[in-house]
Amino acid sequence: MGNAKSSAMSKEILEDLTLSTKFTEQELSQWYENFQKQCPTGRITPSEFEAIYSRFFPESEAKSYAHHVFRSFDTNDDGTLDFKEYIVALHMTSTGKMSRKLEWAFSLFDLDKNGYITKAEVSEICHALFKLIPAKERSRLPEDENTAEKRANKLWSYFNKAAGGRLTEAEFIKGIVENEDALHLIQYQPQE
Ligand SMILES: [Ca+2]
Ligand SMILES: [Ca+2]
Repeated sequence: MGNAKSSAMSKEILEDLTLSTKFTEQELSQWYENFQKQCPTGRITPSEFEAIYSRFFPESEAKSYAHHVFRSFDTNDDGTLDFKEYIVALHMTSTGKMSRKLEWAFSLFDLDKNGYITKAEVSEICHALFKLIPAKERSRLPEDENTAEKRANKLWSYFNKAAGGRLTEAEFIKGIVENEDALHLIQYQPQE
């Protein structure tokens, strides 16, 4: 459907993406085709993104987490994701280096984009993340991780900051890199 011209990715974007991600031209072209099919306007809206996310987490309430992820992917702040933002995000979160992933995690937690993470921001993301955990898995969580608030408190305690303090990106990344428990608290990976 659609003529070949409108569905081809611009050379410039393709070159840029092959340089900045590990994906091959062939992979990128294939995804672009799929992207165009699912998203003829070339832009993903927050509600479309939520729908995509919910398909990945059918047993969870993914809406609030999807909202935060969307914000962190929308690097030019225009309220939509274009193909480039989408692919760069996919690269960072799925195949990128650990350091890139943690830079992304920082932007996820830094809700107001002021360059610092506060305890309130940690709490907000921990609540959204907790909703991603299906009910049947929640019952198997350790006692000190079985509510969103406990998880936020535990995560915050690893950074040795006062409740009213704030974390820089370097402090956040260092804290996560040095502590596997902290890393486990900033993400949710489905069991199967
Ligand atoms: Ca955008
Ligand atoms: Ca902030």
